Amino acid sequence: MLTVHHLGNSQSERIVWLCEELGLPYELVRYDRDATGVAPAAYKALHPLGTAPIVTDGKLALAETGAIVDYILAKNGAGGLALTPDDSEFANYLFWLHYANGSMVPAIMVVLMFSYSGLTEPNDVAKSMMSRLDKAYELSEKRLSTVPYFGGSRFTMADIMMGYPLTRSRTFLPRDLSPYPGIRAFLKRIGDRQAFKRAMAKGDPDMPPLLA
Ligand SMILES: N[C@@H](CCC(=O)N[C@@H](CS)C(=O)NCC(=O)O)C(=O)O
Repeated sequence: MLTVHHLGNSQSERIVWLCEELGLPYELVRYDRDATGVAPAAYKALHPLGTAPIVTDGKLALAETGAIVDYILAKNGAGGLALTPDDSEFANYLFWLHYANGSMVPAIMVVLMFSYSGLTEPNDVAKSMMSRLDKAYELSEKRLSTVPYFGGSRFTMADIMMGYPLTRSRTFLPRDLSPYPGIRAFLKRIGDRQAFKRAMAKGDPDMPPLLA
């Protein structure tokens, strides 16, 4: 059986959410961050990469969000969460599916590191990443002001991927969502999903996701 190793308050919540959306049988093992805020030694021992998410399946230990998502969808069927090439929104679906961890989360990480650095004046790299992050919110808002989901008219894996940077990551890097009504409506939509509610309650029962 698949085991999802969830590090509290981290992007591994997406894998819990995915399993709940697909109705998969899975075991959830939860780990708290250590006193310094990173994954504890027991988590790091699971896989050479040592970052969340990690899943195990028999003798397999797999890390890296995109690989885990592809693995689960390929092994279990996508259950309607993946668009196919014949869908008019296929390219948009792929864009948002990969944009989340390809561009938005890395920009969040760099801006977060700058905020921890104690420097008051951002250097050019920090400035560039801040503007990338502004653009991520602007692009998301533009998309969600025309369609209810990142993949268009229906909920897909792209929404699970974009969910983390728009919700949980804001516990680390707060963002005022008042200029983004489309994003706020999207967060309400995903927050109403039973699978999302179950995943968040199991993954981080003491830390509800930021949906507003
Ligand atoms: N690209 C990796 C990034 C993984 C990552 O940085 N995870 C964070 C949690 S959001 C983590 O493990 N932090 C704790 C640590 O580095 O010890 C993925 O998507 O799996």
